[in-house]
Amino acid sequence: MTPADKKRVLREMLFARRFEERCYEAYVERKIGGFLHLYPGQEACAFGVMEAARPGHDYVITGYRDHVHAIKCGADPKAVMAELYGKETGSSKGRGGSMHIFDVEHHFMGGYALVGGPFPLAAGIAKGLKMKGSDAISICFLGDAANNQGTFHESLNMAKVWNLPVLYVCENNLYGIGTRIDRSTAVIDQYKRVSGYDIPAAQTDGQDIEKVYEAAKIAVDHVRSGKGPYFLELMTYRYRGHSMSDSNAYRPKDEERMWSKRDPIIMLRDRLIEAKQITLDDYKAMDTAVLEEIENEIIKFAEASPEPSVDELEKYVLADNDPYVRGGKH
Ligand SMILES: Cc1ncc(C[n+]2csc(CCOP(=O)(O)OP(=O)(O)O)c2C)c(N)n1
Ligand SMILES: [Mg+2]
Repeated sequence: MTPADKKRVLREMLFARRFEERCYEAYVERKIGGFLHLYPGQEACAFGVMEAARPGHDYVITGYRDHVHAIKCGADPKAVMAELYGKETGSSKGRGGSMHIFDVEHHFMGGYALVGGPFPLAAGIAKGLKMKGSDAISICFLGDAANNQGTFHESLNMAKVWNLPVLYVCENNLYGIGTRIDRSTAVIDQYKRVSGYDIPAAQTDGQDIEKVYEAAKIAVDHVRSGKGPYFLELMTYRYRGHSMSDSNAYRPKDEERMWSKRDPIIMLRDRLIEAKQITLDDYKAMDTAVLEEIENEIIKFAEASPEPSVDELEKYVLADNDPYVRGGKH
């Protein structure tokens, strides 16, 4: 990454952080309902990998902690916020909510609530890309606990058998909801688990964007050059509870403190200051501009947008066309 890239990414990560923090506030104000899973702490994972890939060209899929991945693909943050607000202008017309952001135009393929659901979908996307002869790749971001689903093993197996252009990125934040990884998972280092499928794999520090970028570059080049799947594990930490309904009482405070000292944004900021690429005042001005953009453009847009019309509430409900459901034939 060039110094200009690093400055741009610093702003993008800061924007992602402030966007998520503002979602938290809007949820507390009851402007956002339903489930809400936030990303602060993990930013270098999505940004480091996608800087090494081609956002908007490559296909990206993830779980329910999905706002930031969608935005980095090119989704309009206003449409993402409006989706969280349940508004008609949302990326899924307000019908999906936080866990179901989708943006076909920018190749962001969702946003899924089912843990492990995206593994086979990512392989399917990769199969389609291969059949079309596309040079785009499929990138699947998921958490550590998702790897205990059968879909993980089934998908890795077929991805290898079919030599698919798919990059699996494990954001290992050490927890699946309130359960620490060593209480649920026999192998702590997730990259070791894929050796059973003869897929190349690596593990790196998910808090250091430059390390993520370097590791992701190797991974992306491998996949794009037709050598088949790759698995990249990023060691990271989420700052808040699993979702808004999680009081986050189960993690040792010294563990939280330790990870907060390795904040991905602060680490990049301090490096740029040390290299005299920016000053602390530049950073503060950047932060002010980001906060203003979120408030004046994004929140304003979401608040001013209309609710979906009651007449159209069933428009995208597929069961509407099922006579057994509609006609009461059961
Ligand atoms: C099939 C399925 N089983 C269980 C759940 C409940 N659930 C939601 S999130 C979660 C933990 C996932 O943790 P991880 O994959 O590590 O992702 P993280 O939340 O840490 O990013 C579980 C068990 C679910 N949504 N789907
Ligand atoms: Mg996890």
